[in-house]
Amino acid sequence: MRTALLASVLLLATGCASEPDVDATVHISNVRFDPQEVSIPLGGTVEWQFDDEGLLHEVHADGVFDSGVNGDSTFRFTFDTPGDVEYHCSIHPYMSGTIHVS
Ligand SMILES: [Cu+2]
Repeated sequence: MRTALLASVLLLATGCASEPDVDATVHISNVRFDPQEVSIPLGGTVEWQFDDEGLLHEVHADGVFDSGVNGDSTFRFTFDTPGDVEYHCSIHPYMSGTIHVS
């Protein structure tokens, strides 16, 4: 019983190590980013989840990152520079958000 529990814990730990941790998740639906503002530590990773019934979006921050046009998957970016990064959707410029990296 105790051995099985330990094995499960080790499996979980290995799973985390093989995939970068996500520090914040931004849901994309109803043509908006939710939440619009997130705060993460330096070196943190944000994951955008495209879930707007197939409507295409492109998350873009000038000179920082670009998700490419996406309709139904996820995009991750790791922030290695402190400061505020403002981003928007290239297809719907009125969609905007901010990542605070401390
Ligand atoms: Cu959009």
